Amino acid sequence: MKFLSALTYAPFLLTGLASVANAHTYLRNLTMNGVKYTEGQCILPYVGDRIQPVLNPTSQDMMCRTQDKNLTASMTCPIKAGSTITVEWHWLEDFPNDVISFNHLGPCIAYMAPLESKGHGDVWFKIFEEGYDPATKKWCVDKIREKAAHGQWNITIPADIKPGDYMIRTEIIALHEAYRENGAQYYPNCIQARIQGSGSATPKGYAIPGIYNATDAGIMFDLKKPYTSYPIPGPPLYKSGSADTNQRVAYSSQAGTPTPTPTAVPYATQSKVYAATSSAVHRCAA
Ligand SMILES: [Cu+2]
Repeated sequence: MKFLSALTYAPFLLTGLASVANAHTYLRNLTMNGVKYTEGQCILPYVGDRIQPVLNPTSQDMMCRTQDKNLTASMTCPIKAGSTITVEWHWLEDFPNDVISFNHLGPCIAYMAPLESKGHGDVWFKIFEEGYDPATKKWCVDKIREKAAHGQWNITIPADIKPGDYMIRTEIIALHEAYRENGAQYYPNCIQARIQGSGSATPKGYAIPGIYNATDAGIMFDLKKPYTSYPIPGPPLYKSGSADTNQRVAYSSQAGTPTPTPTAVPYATQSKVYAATSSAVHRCAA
């Protein structure tokens, strides 16, 4: 009994420790059409120590943080264009206080690309961005760390995009070491989604890596100097209905075979403790 209760409390203890030294983060859960998904379903599988940030903006790992491996999720999850998905970030477990270290301030950003591109080429268009709000003095990361948010933020899929299979790349950038070149930490993770609808827009895309440069104003940013605004890095935000005809990607027919509607995963089966196993663990001062 004693052993069992120690196990029960272990994640809390780990949470406490990690918030001191190493509280990075990853996309842990995803809710689309009211169904909750987790790793390996519609979220691209992770390799090794899933919470480690990408530190080099020219790395292939900038795409989906899969350590350059050509991975696919086992499901492509259905969602209607114009509706909203909820992504949920944690460094370890599903607890509300277990999201990301308080000092990892920065923006939340999301991109999409046609799945058939596998993310290669000028294919990524930005669909969401939230940086720093001078009125509330809160960063996107502050908001998702709030207890009620539970690590979650919402992303609306543009209503007018052409239906088909896409990758959705969600990302948090932590700026606590970004006062120096290559100090920003990138936390991208990708989702496979089947967008349903009747739109026809094929927004202009950009290459990843390539969207950020080490010296961009929103990438090299000193949190210790006074600031009243923050320039969100990357290409312009695509808004549904904007006249963006500058298509670069060849979108072929993406009809394919429909993925069966997956069923929700019981919460209990998602409760796993992931140990940090990487030999090259990046540690952040808290
Ligand atoms: Cu970190």
